[in-house]
Amino acid sequence: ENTAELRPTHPLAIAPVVAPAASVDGFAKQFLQNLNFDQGVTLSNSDVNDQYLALAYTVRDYLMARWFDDRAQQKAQQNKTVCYLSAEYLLGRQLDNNLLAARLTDIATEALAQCGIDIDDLRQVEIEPGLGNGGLGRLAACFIDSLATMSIPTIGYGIRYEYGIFRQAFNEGQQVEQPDAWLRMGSPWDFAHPEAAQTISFAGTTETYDDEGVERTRWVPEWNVLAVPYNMMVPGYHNGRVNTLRLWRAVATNAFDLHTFNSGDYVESVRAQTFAENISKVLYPEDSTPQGKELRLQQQYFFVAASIADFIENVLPDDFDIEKLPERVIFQLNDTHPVIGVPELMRVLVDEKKLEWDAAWAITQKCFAYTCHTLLPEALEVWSVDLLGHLLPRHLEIIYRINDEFLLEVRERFGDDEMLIRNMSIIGEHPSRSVRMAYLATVAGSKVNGVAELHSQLLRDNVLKDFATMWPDKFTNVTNGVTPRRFLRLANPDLSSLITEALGAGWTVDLERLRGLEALADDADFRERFAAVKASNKRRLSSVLEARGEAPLDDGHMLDVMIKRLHEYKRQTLKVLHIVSTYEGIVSGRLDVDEVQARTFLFGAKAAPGYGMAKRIIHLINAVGEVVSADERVKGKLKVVYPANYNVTLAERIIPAADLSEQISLAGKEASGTGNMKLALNGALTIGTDDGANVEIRKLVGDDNFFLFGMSEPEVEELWAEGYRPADFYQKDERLRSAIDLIASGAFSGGDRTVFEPLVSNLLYEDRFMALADFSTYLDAQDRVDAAYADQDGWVRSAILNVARSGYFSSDRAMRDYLDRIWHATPVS
Ligand code: AZC
Repeated sequence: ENTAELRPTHPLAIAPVVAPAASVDGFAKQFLQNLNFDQGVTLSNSDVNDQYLALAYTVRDYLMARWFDDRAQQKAQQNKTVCYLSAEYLLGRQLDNNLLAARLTDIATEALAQCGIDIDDLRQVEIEPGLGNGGLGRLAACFIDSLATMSIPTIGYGIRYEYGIFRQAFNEGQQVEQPDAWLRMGSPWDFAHPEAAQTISFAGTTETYDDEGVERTRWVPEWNVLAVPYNMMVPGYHNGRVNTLRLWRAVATNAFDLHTFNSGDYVESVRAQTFAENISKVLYPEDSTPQGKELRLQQQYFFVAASIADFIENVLPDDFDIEKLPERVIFQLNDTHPVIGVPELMRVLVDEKKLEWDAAWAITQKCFAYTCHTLLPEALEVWSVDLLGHLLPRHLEIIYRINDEFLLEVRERFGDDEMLIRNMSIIGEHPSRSVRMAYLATVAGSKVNGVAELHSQLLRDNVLKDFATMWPDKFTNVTNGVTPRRFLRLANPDLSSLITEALGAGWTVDLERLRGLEALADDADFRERFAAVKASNKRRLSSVLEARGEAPLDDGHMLDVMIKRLHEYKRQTLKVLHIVSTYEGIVSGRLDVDEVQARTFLFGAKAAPGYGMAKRIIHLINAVGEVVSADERVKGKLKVVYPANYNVTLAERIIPAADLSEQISLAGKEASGTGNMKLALNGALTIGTDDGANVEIRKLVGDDNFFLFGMSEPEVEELWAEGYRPADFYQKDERLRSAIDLIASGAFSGGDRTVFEPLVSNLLYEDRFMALADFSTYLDAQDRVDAAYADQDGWVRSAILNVARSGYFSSDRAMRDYLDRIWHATPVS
């Protein structure tokens, strides 16, 4: 910020910036001005997108003054800043959230009404920024919301992908991916700051040189790109705070190469630009599987290097003593994607700030902490030494030195146990030499945390066992959380009003207050009102689905939802087997259709475009849905709905309407889950395995209000050790046999037996995630669900208790845990 050189004399430039007064008239005036002067249209010739943009600018105007203050304060005060480094932020729509945070919802609604505009029409045109894949990205968005609400100085750093997560469509039941051009209609919520761009280097060589008698190393890179920051406001809820989310966009350093241009090769001269801009072009659409792509490593280094430089140069005061860095910042590593920041900070401290290695390492270790989000071994990121050495030669040298010193420490502690050394080395040798990013993060981080109790335990006992033996105090747990502002207050306004009427408004920032609802679970009048809210949320969802060309939901159906990324470990296939089995039971006469509980099975899921098996499962769900929903013999009792392009916006409509939440991963595979929390908080009952945060949900809501099934994690291990033969389970359970046979027979593929054959044989002969082993207890649990649902009064009581006892899963609580256990940062006053 260049304000130091400016000598403003105009009185308005000296006076503090004040937000426009919040009144209906003031808001309307500001809105109309923005429509005229930013959109360049009058009200009468504006279209709905003009109006939406003008509204967004108006909300922004109101938040701006606080944003100026908070950034100035962050610079001036000595508070520690939480820098959340995340390759993904799955933000969801911004308008409603920002209106709510700034207490402007009613004012804006009324002001627009005076202009003849229904604010709901404007809400619909906002395209959500889908800058994330799933749980990990949505978690980052919840965390920055909570940190702003708790007045913790925070900067979220990430990438401003030009294309976010792909738009999913179905073609004959199969997923097709389309680009998500989310910026097409304008991006009113962010501000480009090209003047604050950072130059980010790649490739080249390193060399040593004599620096006044000291031998130092420097990196001589081969090419550069510019990282241009785009700032987004992250307003706290009703506290007047506005934090910053700073997303980087890649831009070529020289828009064209003049020499090439003059020589007449115009195309070649823009090639460099395209190459540079590719770095922030598209979000990698993988979830829980790494893709060894060079571009992805470029993305990671690009945003992390820009963020570290930005923090040191622009957020810290100019005369800052770099040795005090740990007092002013914690860089939280959201999974391994930003871990290249560790050698980058070392490079800055040693090569640029000229600190001794040991001093630099001591600082670095205090500045980073690492969150792991997985247990799948194949999801732990590794980079080949060749690739990393080519793209970031200096960083590879630094990683080698970190590893050498670390392995010396291991030898000192445990002796010359070569097996142990090999297992713990940051450099893996098989199948080829590579850098294990999770190990680098563990060695460098002040703390390492898992995202639910069971997950953190399994990290200590299995995935990072040797490290936990070496540094037991480094390991901790922070169970995930979700923001109650977006996922209860905004997504479920009717339930929110009911809660506020019962308990007062404080629950929005103190979610444990929901406990107060426990007593009301026994109040018949309250139960009736709670049930009415659920019914009305179902009707609202039904119209959303109809607007997307789906059939409306049937009254009286239980709404059974499974909404999450499509992955074998999450076991959508097990859900399909339940549906097929129920269908087959009716058709074969094993089940009396009149006794079957009417259900709508709702799926929402995207599969990674390169994940063939996941895509086949999508095809199967759609195929089964088409047959089952249409077969007259089931008398409309079973419906399958699978709206395409599940995203945050759709989640906000589905979750409040759900009766049953499917959380059926194989025990020991789902790190936490966060959809499970959102659904319980909105009064869905869970059917689930003892996995991830399900364990904690069940403990809190009580066994009577949760349908547990399946093997526990130790039982899973035991079965593997014994030798798992899925075909044995197929043989043993007649219901399972009939269901699988029906799929294999081509009943869902127009008689073609080949379509789902790979899926069927995978289940019978491999079944990595043991769907067949858990099938029979799953069906038993579904019977218990049916019985419970038949007693509507009892069901509603359980639903209320789920809400009442889910306060623990607020991301505000998660942030307090991070602050106490890891960050030790304090609020600004
Ligand atoms: C997810 C985990 O699968 C999920 O269990 C957890 O709730 C969530 O993170 C938040 O912690 N992991 C990912 O989304 N992982 C990647 C690489 O996308």
